[in-house]
Amino acid sequence: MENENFQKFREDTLQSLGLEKVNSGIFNGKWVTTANKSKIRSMSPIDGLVNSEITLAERKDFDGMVRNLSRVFEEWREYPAPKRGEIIKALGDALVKDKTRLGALVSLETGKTVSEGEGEIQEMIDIAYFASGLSRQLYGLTMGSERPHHRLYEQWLPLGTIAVISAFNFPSAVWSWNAMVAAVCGDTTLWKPSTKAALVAVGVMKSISETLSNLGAPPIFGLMVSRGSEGGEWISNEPSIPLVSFTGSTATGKKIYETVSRRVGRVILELGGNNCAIVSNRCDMKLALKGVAFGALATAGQRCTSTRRAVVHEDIYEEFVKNLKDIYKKVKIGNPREPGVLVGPLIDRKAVEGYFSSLKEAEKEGGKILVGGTVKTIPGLENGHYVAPTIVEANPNMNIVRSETFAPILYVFKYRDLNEALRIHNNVPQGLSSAIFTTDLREEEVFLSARGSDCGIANVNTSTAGAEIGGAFGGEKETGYGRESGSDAWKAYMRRQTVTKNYGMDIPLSQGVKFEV
Ligand code: UN1
Repeated sequence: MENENFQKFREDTLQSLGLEKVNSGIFNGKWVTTANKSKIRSMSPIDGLVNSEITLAERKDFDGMVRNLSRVFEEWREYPAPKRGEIIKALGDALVKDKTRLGALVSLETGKTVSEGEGEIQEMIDIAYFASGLSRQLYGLTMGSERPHHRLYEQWLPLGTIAVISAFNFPSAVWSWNAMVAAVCGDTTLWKPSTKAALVAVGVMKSISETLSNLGAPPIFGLMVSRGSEGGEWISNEPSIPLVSFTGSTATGKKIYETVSRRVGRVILELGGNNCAIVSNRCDMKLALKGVAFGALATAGQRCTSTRRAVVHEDIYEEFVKNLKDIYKKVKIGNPREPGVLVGPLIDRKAVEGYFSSLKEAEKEGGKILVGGTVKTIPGLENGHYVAPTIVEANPNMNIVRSETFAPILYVFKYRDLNEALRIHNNVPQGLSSAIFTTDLREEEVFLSARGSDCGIANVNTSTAGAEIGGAFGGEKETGYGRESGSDAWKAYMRRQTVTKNYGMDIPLSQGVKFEV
């Protein structure tokens, strides 16, 4: 029964978006024909079966796309920024209408719950509206010149065609953080999505390219589904792509960083996270439990921002861990389209293997599994990739707790004083998100001080996961480089130009230098 229902959901979702058969994975002003192209299959982790097929780009498709997007850039950069903003606002409006259908597609291909799938599209809508407002706020500074009759200021100009390489776990939202902002900045964007969630990219690009064309706007976004390493190399080596924004593993991120730096290009890297929540003895217990549970369980622990470690004050450790275990035992795991289900599947078989190998490693190093540690078989969805969310009582010096496993595994530790908690907290190579649960103002401020959290995101009394688009998103240390989404992250998508104008009758020189000819 379950699989019949799910099959019907698959058919309805694909049909509502026209994605049933072989889909082109190449949009370059128009969809490139699917004849004679090699293909990949889009799979659903919910039942492990095929959704539909997508064609892969070849080198010549990439070259053609770079050429076209450069041409479109020359047109797009002539649009006044607020006009670009109006177009991006219209994209947001169109996504509002498509939210349910596209949200369902996100669920289908990534295994997110209904509300998380729709949340993904909401995140795109939010950034579209943010970017639209931003289009009137691309401010430069004015300085007082040291020379008489001189004006000194800076202005921000579009960069060119940028590339966004996105991951499966936020298959469209993270692309939109980059692409929508880049668009109001005057750039065009080449999108290489993860092959594990490429159908979402195709569905989103269909909706967006139609809206752009209905508005009479140029095709400022290109889509290129390609095998990961191949497409990544084309992009990284392409001198006419000034900025590569990559979300994914630290290992791949390092390669991209190296290649792009060799040609003095720019990068934004959003790599692994290993996010920790400090749970103080002065916390609001209910709130801390919900915050840690959401952080560790949402998206089945497959967010960059997922809570992977909880360091809990020894006075409340037993109580906190017991309560958390109760939540884990109660939480509904299964078909994420079903009401009440909070934990869906992992993305694929390999992710399940990763879950088990990390747990094996943790046990070898002395960790103790308190709850979970098994596969979950969901009746009717036997080929789906479900695992039981797991809590491991661990020691912060274990090797395994220093690396990120994209699965619902939470390591818990005890601490005695806040300095110790902070040491444990910061003692990992990654630095994306962090949280403290406390009602004590002093603890909160220490956590936010220079000797506190060393992460790009620091939260008080709320989860490590679930950032809003309005803030700048990104991390420190091995998590990467740069920021995307809100605040002043837009500056990465533009080039800064410092302008000096002389309106006098002479050329006085700076620093008092004399040069008489
Ligand atoms: C990611 O996992 O790459 O903050 C992005 C969050 C989401 C975005 C996560 N808004 O959890």
